[in-house]
Amino acid sequence: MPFVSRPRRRAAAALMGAAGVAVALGLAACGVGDPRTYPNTTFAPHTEFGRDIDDLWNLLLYLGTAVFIFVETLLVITIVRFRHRPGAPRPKHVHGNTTLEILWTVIPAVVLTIIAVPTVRTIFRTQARAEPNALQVEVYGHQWWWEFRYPQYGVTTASELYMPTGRKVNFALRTADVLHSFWVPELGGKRDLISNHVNYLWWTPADSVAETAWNGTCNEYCGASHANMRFRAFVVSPAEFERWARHQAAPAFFNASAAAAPAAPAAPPARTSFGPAPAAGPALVRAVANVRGAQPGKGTAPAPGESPGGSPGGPEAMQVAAAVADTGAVFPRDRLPSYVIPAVPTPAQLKFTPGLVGDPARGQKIFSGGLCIGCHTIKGNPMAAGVIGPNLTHVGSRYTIAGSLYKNDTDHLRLWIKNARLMKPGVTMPTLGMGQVDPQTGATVTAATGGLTDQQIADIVAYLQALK
Ligand code: HEC
Ligand SMILES: [Cu+2]
Repeated sequence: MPFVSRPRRRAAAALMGAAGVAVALGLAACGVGDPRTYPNTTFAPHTEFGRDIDDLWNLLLYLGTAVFIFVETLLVITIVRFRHRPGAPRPKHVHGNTTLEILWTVIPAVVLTIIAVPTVRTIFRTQARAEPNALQVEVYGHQWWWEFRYPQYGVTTASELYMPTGRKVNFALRTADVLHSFWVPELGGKRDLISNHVNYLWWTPADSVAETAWNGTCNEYCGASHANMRFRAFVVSPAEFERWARHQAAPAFFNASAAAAPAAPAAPPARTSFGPAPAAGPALVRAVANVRGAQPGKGTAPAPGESPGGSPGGPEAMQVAAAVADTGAVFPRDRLPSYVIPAVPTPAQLKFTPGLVGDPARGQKIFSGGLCIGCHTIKGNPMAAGVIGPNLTHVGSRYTIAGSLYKNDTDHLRLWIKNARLMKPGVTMPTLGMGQVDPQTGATVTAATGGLTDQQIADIVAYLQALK
């Protein structure tokens, strides 16, 4: 029978096939270092933290491959040599083989030691707290956005993390609500944000990655918009970082003359300790009262010549930050890799009146007398000191909003304020557009609940965009 007469050749063919697949996989994996092809890979680490883990992974991979080949070869040989043949006698029973038993105890013990020693060393090294002179970044996870504070610089920002090359960054990870997990695949992580507990994580962006941006994500399921809880990590030169931090620490105003105020680093924010976010209730009641008392500029036509930032948003990426990008205070716009530019479509049913031009002065009044200040802080606007939502001080200098889910441009800002809950399921920010249905409550927004007309929203957006 040809089947039994050629087992060796068949076994050899099977082995060759397996080897071929392994080589193909290996070759396919060669592209992992190219961020354009695999921007979220963990196999091209750019920090010592990432490299430590990568080295460990490689060691395990090589050892595992050697063990696999050894074991599988023995297995195949055994199957072929000792297979059942017609008329063959029963195999004889064997009991005990001291040499073999010692061997198969000692070899795994040696292999496990080779794995354990560097593993434990890496765990201790990467768990240790960074030295105090490292750049300190306090990371707060919120459902569903990231807050970053730089206590040494007095900066509080959201969704966009800036780091200088060559300086160790020490992250203190906390959560405002449920568990989250902090991860920038190209740099390091993941480490969990745990309630009532501070976790630490540090890394040093390598000099070779100057002026690069990466994607960051939440990796611990945290509710409805977990998948929409993203951020951007910008690595810049130390000089650029200092410029960015000085700029972010300064208060922001909407008009050019006021914006000439000193740009020196301001004192650290008053709220240095972080408690649970205050309940939305009382702040909102107060804000609603304010909005009733002072609802200015309803739908009035824009004053001539006043349209900063209020032009309809074009399709180009990240237009909002153009002005500030040109000052060198944020990551250069033309160097943004395409993979950090959000491409999430907006809900089809959410529309905005075309052709409206926003007035930032009017927008500031509406913002300062409306619900917004119950949840948002703007350093430079004493009315706005809420801490439930992202700090909007320099929102005009950010490339993305809403946990980096959307581009920060006129269109997206307008739709966001009109119906944030339709733009991103589950968010705390209420649906605010007049006549809009709040997808969480099913209620229709009216003037009595602080509803905003499209013109008012356009005004607010013009104001926010002026906050570079
Ligand atoms: C009940 C609290 C609350 C109120 C009131 C509120 N917001 Fe928000 N806002 C939030 C939260 C929370 C987020 C973040 C949501 C997310 O991304 O998951 C947010 C996000 C935003 C963002 C995106 C900022 C960024 O960097 O991601 C803007 C802009 C914004 N709000 C503007 C406004 C304006 C304007 C008003 C008033 C008309 C307002 N908000 C009222 C809670 C609130
Ligand atoms: Cu999360």
